[in-house]
Amino acid sequence: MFLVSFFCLAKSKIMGTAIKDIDSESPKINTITIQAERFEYTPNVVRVKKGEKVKIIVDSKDTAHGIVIPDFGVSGIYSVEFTADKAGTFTFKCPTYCGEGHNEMTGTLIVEE
Ligand SMILES: [Cu+2]
Repeated sequence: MFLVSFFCLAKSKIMGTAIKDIDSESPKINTITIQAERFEYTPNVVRVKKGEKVKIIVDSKDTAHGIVIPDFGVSGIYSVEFTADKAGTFTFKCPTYCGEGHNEMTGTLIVEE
């Protein structure tokens, strides 16, 4: 009897831990959508808080654009996901050659303390 109840207790403890782990591994994601068209982003300034998990979705209006944020090591055509683990002002740009103004197609990511 003692053994059975001990086993049940241990099992419920393990299950409790498992549920907690799933919760802590999926914090809220701050999802931001920006529009992209030759040769600008709207908005071209994105503000997030340090420590946040961020997803930036790129809604391309004319041709394929995308977003690359070298300081956070992410690049994508449709979206990027990263943790804003450092405060500061960073540049993001278009990773896909989209015409003459491609090199000027940039935006600013501000991570606030
Ligand atoms: Cu481009």
